[in-house]
Amino acid sequence: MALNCGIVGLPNVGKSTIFSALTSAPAEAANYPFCTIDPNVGIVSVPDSRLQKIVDLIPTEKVIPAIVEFVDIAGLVKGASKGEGLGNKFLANIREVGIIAHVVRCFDDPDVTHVSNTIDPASDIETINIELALADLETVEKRLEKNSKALRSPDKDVKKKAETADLLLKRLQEVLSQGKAARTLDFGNDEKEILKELQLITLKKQIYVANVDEEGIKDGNDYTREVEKIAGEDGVEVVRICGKLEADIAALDSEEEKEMFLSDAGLAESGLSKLIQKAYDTLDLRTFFTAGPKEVRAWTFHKGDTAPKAAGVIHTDFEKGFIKAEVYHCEDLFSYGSEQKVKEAGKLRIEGKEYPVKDGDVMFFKFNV
Ligand SMILES: Nc1nc2c(ncn2[C@@H]2O[C@H](COP(=O)(O)OP(=O)(O)O)[C@@H](O)[C@H]2O)c(=O)[nH]1
Ligand SMILES: [Mg+2]
Repeated sequence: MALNCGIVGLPNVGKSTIFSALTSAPAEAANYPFCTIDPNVGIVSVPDSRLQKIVDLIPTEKVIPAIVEFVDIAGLVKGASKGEGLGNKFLANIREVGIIAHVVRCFDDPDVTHVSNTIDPASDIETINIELALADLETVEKRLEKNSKALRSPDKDVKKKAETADLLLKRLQEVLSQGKAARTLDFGNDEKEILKELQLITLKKQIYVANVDEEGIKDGNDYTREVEKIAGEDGVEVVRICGKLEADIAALDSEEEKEMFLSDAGLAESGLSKLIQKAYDTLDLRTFFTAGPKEVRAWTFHKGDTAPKAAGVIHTDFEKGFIKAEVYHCEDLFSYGSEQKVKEAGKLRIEGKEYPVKDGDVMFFKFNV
């Protein structure tokens, strides 16, 4: 399970610039056979300094970071949901992503046309969010129509399910037609089942990405402050990114060079790191490690996942045939200095099916198939 982040926004706000910058140092695709091969999809490593610290103590042939898939989703313009620009490919692309990075133009440049001729973050954000809501409204209304037949079904179970769906769909119809997101509603458990099938775009979490010039990166500007204000009201996180700076950082070879570059620019971390971090936090994603002489690797899981579920991230067989896991925490490895010493200190544990995996756990799964 890799994090998959879709980049949306109005035309000419800098989506493709940011996408190219973020994905200019792609992860080695051969390690991630499940990833999509598409020019609009880029795979990047999740920056995690613990991985190298593990490798320093457990020498290995291969180091494989966790990854994020970024998708450059084009085609969103005002009126898009009525057929302008918003093609099937757009809908298919955006339905598959786990989180939406909503790029907002926060730079002036007379040479780069803005679709509505003024730089106005509030209006841009609203335009995009309304289009997404209207796209969902169409999905909901199609479903309402289909569902009306089931409402008259002689089969009691079918009828009951249809009645639940009808209520839900009408609630959705009401908020979406006001241009509001489906995620502003609360849902019951039986409703969640129906929601899954609908694959609504406005149920997905968003992060606002304020695309700034190099001057705006450190302290922001009037535009970014406006985005931050709206984000506060919408309960959304904001990341400031300068696409050009990201490209320069990504082009550097070593971590040391990157750190030097960032500190010269007065920044603590790259926009890429910030964006990935916020996406992990927003989606409650965590990292565990597997470590051996052949491979040291970081894996992404959901907070609260039990050991078998986390094992399933590696392979479904690991989940099905799960027996137990040997576990220690990477911080214990760092303080004791070797796996042997971790064992001697009694910090290596055997955990069973109920164990909730923790961020930073180093796991060794026993399973049979
Ligand atoms: N001045 C300036 N221009 C930018 C910035 N980001 C992107 N651009 C330019 O804006 C234009 C549109 O960018 P692009 O990434 O293609 O936008 P998209 O339509 O959202 O994918 C290009 O000419 C970029 O070079 C920025 O931060 N500052
Ligand atoms: Mg583009």
